[in-house]
Order: sequence, then structure tokens, then C-alpha cells
Amino acid sequence: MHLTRRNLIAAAIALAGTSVTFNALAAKPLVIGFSQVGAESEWRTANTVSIKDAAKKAGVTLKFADAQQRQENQVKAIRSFIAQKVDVIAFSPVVESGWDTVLREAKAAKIPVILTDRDVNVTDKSLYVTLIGSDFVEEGRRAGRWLVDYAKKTPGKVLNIVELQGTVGSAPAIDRKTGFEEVTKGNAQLKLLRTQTGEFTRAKGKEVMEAFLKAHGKNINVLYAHNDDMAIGAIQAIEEAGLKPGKDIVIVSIDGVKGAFEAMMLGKLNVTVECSPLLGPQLMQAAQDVVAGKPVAKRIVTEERVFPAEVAAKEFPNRKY
Ligand code: GZL
Repeated sequence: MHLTRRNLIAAAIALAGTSVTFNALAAKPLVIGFSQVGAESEWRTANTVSIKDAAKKAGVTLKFADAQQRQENQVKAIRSFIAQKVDVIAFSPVVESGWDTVLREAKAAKIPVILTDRDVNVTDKSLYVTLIGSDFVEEGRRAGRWLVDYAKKTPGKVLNIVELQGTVGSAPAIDRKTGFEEVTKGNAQLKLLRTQTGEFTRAKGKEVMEAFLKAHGKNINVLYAHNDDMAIGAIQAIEEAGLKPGKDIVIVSIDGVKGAFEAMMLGKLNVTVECSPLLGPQLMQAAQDVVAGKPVAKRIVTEERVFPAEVAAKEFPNRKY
């Protein structure tokens, strides 16, 4: 049972014997402080909408802070939530490391912390209650498996790959690289030419792809992008170089945002591995359970699929983000 502010007040009232009932307390909306990474991609925008909509539906008071992809802004926001004595702190950590101190401050203030989307690298796992989000290593494996199968269509042909990584030090960038390499390493047909971060944004993805094309041009056969936004930026660079994305350069991406389905329907993207941003309802449920003293699983994994271009037109009308 978490000794939260709500529980302590209830105990004080019971002791004081006043007429205020717990119901009056129970009616007080839950207050969640949420620190978001930023607004760097279609995925992130959809994630923010999901969290805000779910808070409204659940009658939760949401204090929302956009960190503009800077860890120091997230630390500041978490400290502000502690000072405001919110009931629960939730956040999507922009990078894995550097959280021990501020999470120890939240623990000392007896405010439970929930991670959404991305993991943290802390020695003391009691610093957070649960992580709600995707298995990024499996997403990398799924991207790799699609490419291994694709390569089998041209036995013996070497495919030169360039990779656009996500934000340096972030869980999705680290894990998607790990999963992809786990499946593709040792495959004689698959050769990694270049790998560099595109910071999960369209603009940086385009800029880095331009540099890859300048260095390797027509020798590039495959682009592996850690998210659809960088893939969409790269598609612009490929077209401006006079090449056909999806044909001259096969593109494997991750997220499954609407922009990726539109590119697949135009024949410019070959496959996207789904990574659901719709974490809002699960976050609200977990926060309410934590405050009620109910058990919450340490890891809540979202279910996801792989969408090759062949199914894009059929699936597009069903997409929620
Ligand atoms: C993944 C999420 C990543 C997305 C990107 O869960 O953290 O961050 O793949 C987003 O689009 O910027």
C-alpha cells in the first residue's frame, strides 16, 4: 500500500473522527505529472494525443510538460511535479541513463513513477513501478527478418545497407539496432555500409540520407530506418538524387504511422514494423491501480504487427494513428 497523500489524509480524518467521508476524498481527481520527450515525430504526436485523451476520459488531472528532446528539461519537470506533490509521476525517458538521482528524489517524496514508451538504465529497479511500451529488440528482429526474407528472392546478391538510427542513447535506438543485428549478422548477402543517427526526425533523416547518397549513391540497396519519420525524410533525399525509393533503394522502417502507409501505397516504402503509441489508457489504468495499492506488473508490453506494402491499402482505413 502506497503511503500517499490521499491515504495519509484519510487516516488523519478517521483519527479526527470528522464527518468527511472517504467518498469526498475519493472524488478528488487523481493528479498525474507527465514529462513527454518532445514532438519530434508523428509517433510522438499520436502518443501525446493518446495520453491527453485517456486522462480526460478517466477524469485525471494531467500536468503535461514537453521536454523538446532535452533530458535536463525532463529532470526539471519531474522536480516540479515532486514540489507540486502530484499523486503519480509518469514520463517517457528521452535517453536511458542519468535518472538515478531524480528518481531517488521522487521515491523519497513517496510519489510512484511510471515509465511509458522508453526504459531507463538504473541499478535500483524499485525507482519505478512499471514500464508500459513496446519490445524494441523484437521490433528490430522483425525488421531484420523481413529483410532476410527479401534477400532470399535474389540468392547470392549482396545488398548494401545504410541505417538511420534513432536518438543516440535512447532505448528504441539501442534496442532496434540490437534486434536487427541479431537477425542479420552472419548473413553473407547483407552488408552494413553506413550507420548514423537521424534523431528520429524527418529533417535530420533527410540530411543524413543526402550524405549517405553523396558517399555511396547507386551502391546503396537498402535503408533501415529506426522510425517512419526518418524514412519519410530519406525518401525525399532519394527522389532528389534521381533514384526511386522502394525500388532502387528498398526501405524498412518502424512505427506504422499513417505517413508510412501513405508512402507504401505510393510504392516508396516496403515495410513498416508497428510500434503502438496508443499507451494512454494503459497509463491511466496503471496510475489508478498504483494509487489504490493494487499490484501492477513490472513490464506491460504492447501487442504489435508487421505491415508490408502489399497490405497497406487494405489496412490504412483501420489505422488509429
Ligand atoms: C518508440 C518511440 C520512438 C518512435 C519515434 O516507442 O520512443 O520515439 O519510434 C519517436 O518515432 O520519436
